[in-house]
Amino acid sequence: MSHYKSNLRDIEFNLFEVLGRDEVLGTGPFAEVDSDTARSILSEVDRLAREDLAESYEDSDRNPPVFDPQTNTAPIGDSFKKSYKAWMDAEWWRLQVFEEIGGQAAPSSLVWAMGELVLGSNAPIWMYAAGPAFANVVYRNGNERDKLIAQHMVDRQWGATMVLTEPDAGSDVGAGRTKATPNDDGSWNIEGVKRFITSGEHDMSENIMHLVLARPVGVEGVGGPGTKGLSLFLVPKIHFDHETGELTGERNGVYVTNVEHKMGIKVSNTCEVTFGDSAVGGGEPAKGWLLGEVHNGIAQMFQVIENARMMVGTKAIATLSTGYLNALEFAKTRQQGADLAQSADKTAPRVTITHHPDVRRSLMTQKSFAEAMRALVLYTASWQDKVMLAEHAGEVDELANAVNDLLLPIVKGYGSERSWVLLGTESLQTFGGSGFLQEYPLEQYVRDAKIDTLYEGTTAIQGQDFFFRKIVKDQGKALGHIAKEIESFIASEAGNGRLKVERGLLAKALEDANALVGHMINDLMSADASAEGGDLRNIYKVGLNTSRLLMVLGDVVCGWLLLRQAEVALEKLGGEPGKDKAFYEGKVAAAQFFAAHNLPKITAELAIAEATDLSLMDLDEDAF
Ligand code: ST9
Ligand code: FAD
Repeated sequence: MSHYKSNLRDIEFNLFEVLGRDEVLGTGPFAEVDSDTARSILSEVDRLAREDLAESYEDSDRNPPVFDPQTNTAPIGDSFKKSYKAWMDAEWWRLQVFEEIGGQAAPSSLVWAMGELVLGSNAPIWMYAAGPAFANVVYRNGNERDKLIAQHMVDRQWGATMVLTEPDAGSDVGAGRTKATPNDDGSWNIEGVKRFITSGEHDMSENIMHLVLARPVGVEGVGGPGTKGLSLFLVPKIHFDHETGELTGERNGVYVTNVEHKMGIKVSNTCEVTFGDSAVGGGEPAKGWLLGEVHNGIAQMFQVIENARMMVGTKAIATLSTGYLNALEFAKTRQQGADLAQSADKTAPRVTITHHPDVRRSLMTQKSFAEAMRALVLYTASWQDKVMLAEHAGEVDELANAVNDLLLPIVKGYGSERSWVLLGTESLQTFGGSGFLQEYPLEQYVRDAKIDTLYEGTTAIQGQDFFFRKIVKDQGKALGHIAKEIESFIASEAGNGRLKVERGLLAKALEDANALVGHMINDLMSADASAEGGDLRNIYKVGLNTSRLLMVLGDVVCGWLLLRQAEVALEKLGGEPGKDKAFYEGKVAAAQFFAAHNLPKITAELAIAEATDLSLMDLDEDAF
């Protein structure tokens, strides 16, 4: 039986009943994919995910790949290979790839709806299969040579990696020391050791293209300190004819020198990768080619990172959703104890645990967060649709770009924190002691979801990105736009009185969140040492609250998105909902529960932030 429990009904509700994706599908750049096609794609991917992709989930955790230091390889087990092949053969990955190199243009909202199904059933499949999507970045930033390389990456379905992290450069990518020295033939020699590289080695594609950040040396005007001195190089595992894509068979000097033993996602090879070390492999130089022949590495890499951050958030919420649905199924059959109202009667019949108030609280907590964060992912993706539509028209939709940028750290940071915590404290907990056993998927979900708060920028980094870049640097434009949308919802008659209390809760939450932003901006301004009374150390007060702000605004946006859904659901319930009656009632209940149980806490978060002083920063390290 499949571990994976999908929620296609809710995905379709988001896309078609709330976000109106019918208006985008089948038009303009997406002419080939109309609503009916989208629905049949989702239905087929849903089946594939529950059956073929989920099939190897457990086995590849219990029997992960083993690194062989003699050959620098880490072959993947047969069961996972079979799932991977099923996904690649199905060809739906082409929806993420530019048409110019063999993809099929599809709105981002459809891609991430489909992504949820793959990421929830067996996330490493999506990661290993990302080579053709990486080719987009090579194509977009490349010169004619690189565009051809991008084409080979898609045609030959090569694997690909994003290579930033080093032992001493994790969050601080700009501390990277891997260097690049130019050769006379236009290639570069890369030297250094990278760490934690996902999909760095495997045997599921004939070649792997590494997208590597390295610092050029010996070239005037480039290679300075920090992230801006990094350039992006294409470094293949095996050399190939750049014209035809045929492998020459000649090994490049890039070798995996270790595969980490991890807490979760064990089938995803996390590799130490050594470049151009004469003592490793055959001692060949590691040759790379500068992407686009321009030194703009960090900006180019962020095109990959933005996609990967969306992926991580989607993976996290997909896992919470299947965790919840597994917990729900268990709770409906597990009998334990009598109804609380009959607890004095020792002969009272035993009931299923869904009768217990605390289990109901827990289940609704899981449901409301899982559905809120699905709404968050797909709402964010709908802004990406706007970006794509504008690009297709040869324009730039600055607002759509900025709102997408603003929402990404919420999707990634808030999405992963909430999911990982709730999977443990609520979904696994619903199973009682059984949740601790490997007979149920929850213990693996918890292990597999923890990584989502770590890679692609830890939550601390997401919080800083959110405040300093997405709010302050943006001068609050995107945040202001979202706040206005929320305000107009609050002022509306949404729900015809049925959501009046919740709109009130949302209004207070938004007011408190705005006050929190204002407070932090004041702290930031008071850190300007050149201004009268300014004290640079006040920047610490901001740093003490960036993660808090991320979580607060995540709650506000999620609360709002759920209430919008409830408005739609109430309209449907006022008509003839038929077999969907319970579904729509569940949507209203989830929105009301989320508002009542989470939004009032924001007032306390504001009070904590307002009371922030420098005592924590003044404390001697020995006192910790
Ligand atoms: C990792 C991988 O963890 C885990 C899973 C891998 C799975 C792979 C498979 C899936 C991927 C599929 C991809 C397919 C691709 C499809 C593409 C489709 C088109 N937004 O603030 P500054 C840039 S990998 C955009 O001064 P610092 C910007 O250029 C490892 N750009 O930073 C900026 O210049 P400017 C992940 C941003 O203080 C420049 O950077 N590691 C953004 O120098 C400098 O900015 C991490 O994520 C942004 N949000 O450096 C590292 N931010 O300002 C986490 C910066 O002029 N650490 N730029 O525009 C950080 O993010 C740090 O904040 C830092 C700080 C490194 C950026
Ligand atoms: P550190 O940066 O040392 O952080 C340690 C702690 O300090 C964290 O809690 C962090 O939040 C906090 N911290 C650090 N700096 C600050 C700051 N300025 N302000 C506040 N708090 C801070 N990297 C790649 O390049 N490619 C990959 O494919 C890839 N895949 C990965 C897969 C896995 C399974 C793992 C575990 C990692 C992967 N990474 C990859 C690396 C990953 O992106 C980093 O681990 C991550 O960015 C954090 O860096 P670090 O581990 O060095 O932690």
